[in-house]
Amino acid sequence: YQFNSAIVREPSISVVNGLRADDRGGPTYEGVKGEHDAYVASLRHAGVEVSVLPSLEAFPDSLFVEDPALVFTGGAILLRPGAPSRVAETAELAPILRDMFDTVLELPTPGQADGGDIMYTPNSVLIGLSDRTDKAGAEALVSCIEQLGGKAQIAETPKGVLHFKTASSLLDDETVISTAALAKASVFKEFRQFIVPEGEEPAANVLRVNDIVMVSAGYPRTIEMLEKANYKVVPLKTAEIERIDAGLSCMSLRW
Ligand code: CIR
Repeated sequence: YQFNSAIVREPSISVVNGLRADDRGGPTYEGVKGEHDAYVASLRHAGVEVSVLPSLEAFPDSLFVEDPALVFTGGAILLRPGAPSRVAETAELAPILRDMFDTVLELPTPGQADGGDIMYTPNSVLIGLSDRTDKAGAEALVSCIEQLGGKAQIAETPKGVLHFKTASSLLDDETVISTAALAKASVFKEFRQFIVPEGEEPAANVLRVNDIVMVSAGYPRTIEMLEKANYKVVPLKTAEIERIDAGLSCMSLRW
């Protein structure tokens, strides 16, 4: 969670058509743009150098740069997103990552994997299986991570959430926060755990960056719990991006 650099992408006007499992009405462009701007400002405030890529009208979900690639200080991996409308986002990121990293691997076929299903922890990278990340994709990713000198483990994602990290996040080297549904996952047994209060499940997608923890502003009990545990919480509005199933981690690639 110590990061010097990040990539984000400006939201497109087409973000109003972003993918969603449940249609509660789409977000407004202005609403998403406001949340995105505040997010970028917080990353910078936390000491991260942020590269802002231009919007891509053809890809409504392309501001969620976390999904088409995975980055480490030693290299990057180009993924194959599980949603057909998002697959070509990878090709849009590839030249940028090739400029920034010496080693850029491509996820071998077959299989698919979204970055939203991948959590870095100090000892290994956790890969959650979901509707977006299948077994073949997860296994291919384990071998890519091993090629970059890392270790990875495959986990289950509870039903009803988009991604593994929709329901869990790393808070520090020893600590995770998750929904009650994911709390018993064997991959978390070595960790100190916080569980988000019932009714605040989307708050499990927090983003620890250097000394701050970005938390969705709409979940006061989660914010209070983390403040009591002495985390430096930065509440950020996410009401608009939540309309298209997104949270804080989705909007950047960090290393
Ligand atoms: C999608 O369904 O792909 C987008 N509407 C939301 C992606 C959220 N990404 C993430 O959690 N990493």
